[in-house]
Amino acid sequence: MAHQITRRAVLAGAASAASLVCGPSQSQTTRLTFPQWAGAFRARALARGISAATYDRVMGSLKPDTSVYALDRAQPEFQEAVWQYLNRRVSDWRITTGRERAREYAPLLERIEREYGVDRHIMLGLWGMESAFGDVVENPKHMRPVLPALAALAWGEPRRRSYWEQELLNALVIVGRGWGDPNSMIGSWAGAMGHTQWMPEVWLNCGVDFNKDGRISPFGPPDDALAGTAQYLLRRGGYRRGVGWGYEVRLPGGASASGTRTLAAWRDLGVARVNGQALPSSAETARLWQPVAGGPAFLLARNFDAVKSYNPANTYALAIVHLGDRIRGDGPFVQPFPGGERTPTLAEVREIQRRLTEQGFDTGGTDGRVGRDTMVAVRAFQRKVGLAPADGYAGLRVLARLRQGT
Ligand SMILES: [Ca+2]
Repeated sequence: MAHQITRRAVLAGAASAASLVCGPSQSQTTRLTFPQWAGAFRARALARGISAATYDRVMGSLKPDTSVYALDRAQPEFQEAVWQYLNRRVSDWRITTGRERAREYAPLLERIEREYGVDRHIMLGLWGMESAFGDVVENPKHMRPVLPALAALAWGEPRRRSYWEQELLNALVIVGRGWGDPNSMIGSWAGAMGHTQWMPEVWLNCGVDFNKDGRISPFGPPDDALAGTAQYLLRRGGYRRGVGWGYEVRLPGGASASGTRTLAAWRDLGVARVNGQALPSSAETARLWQPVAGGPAFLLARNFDAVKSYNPANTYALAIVHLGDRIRGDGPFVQPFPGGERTPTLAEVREIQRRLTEQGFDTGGTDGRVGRDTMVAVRAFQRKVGLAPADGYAGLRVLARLRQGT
């Protein structure tokens, strides 16, 4: 998830930097101390409508979180194949927990679905992917206060400076509106926070006070975040009520069709759903996508692109919609990925973690959820026993080797 947050921030930042190519040099480095800089930046905040009292209360005693510079420049630590990416995100833990949340929040999800027309399973998929259903809010192991992070980036990170400045101002607006207080506003190193891991700008522009308590809350009960998710998909993604994201399909023998056609045209070409059902004879357009040759193929319709408005990567959007489908009760993809493994069960992941821990590779717990600690432990084990590639993937091959003993 941290990787996703990072990428979204980077992409958003890249867009904002690109729009400023004729502006001040992006490479200028600050010569000001943080208090000097904060004093100079105050006028910008006041011009944005942030009160002097709010600015001084937050920035007067703030210590910039300079550890974020290294995180802004860090490269992804693990390279994942598409099947590994999907297995790790559409995990047994996320499917099981998502089904529990679907029951627990059924009345809320139903009200949002009725008002916005967004399929609750898409909302659950996003909630699960972005914050593990709010777990990062309740159990903020990898979260940090966002104001010191954004202040450090706005002050001292020459890359995408104007982006960080805007997001710091947005975060201060949020404080000024009383939606959060500086100490409880925690998030990613880039300032993405709450159930949806949104940047402050998104909370300001797409947030919804769905529980009508007078403020839009990134934290606490998920009402505002889930309704905001629906509003985001409608406004920024062009989500269309009542249609699906697409289908896993089977291509007719030897077909090399590609491109975008209506579902009816795809049907006429002999493309069918993997469950044997025919495609609807619909004028809705869809494009064919096969992530890996020989693996599953998909027809992607408009609401797939709505999800991509959240993060413009096909594999990300596929993980969201597939997690939603799995939470609904659908099975895994029918066509396996070449060289792939099935998703390990929750019990199998916990066994991997338990066995690694017993052998001295610290997984940071045995909760059945694979985060960075587990991946580092798996990679160290793979290197020790010569299991190649040492990719950190906690899957069935690693489990089989662990069961052999050392
Ligand atoms: Ca609210």
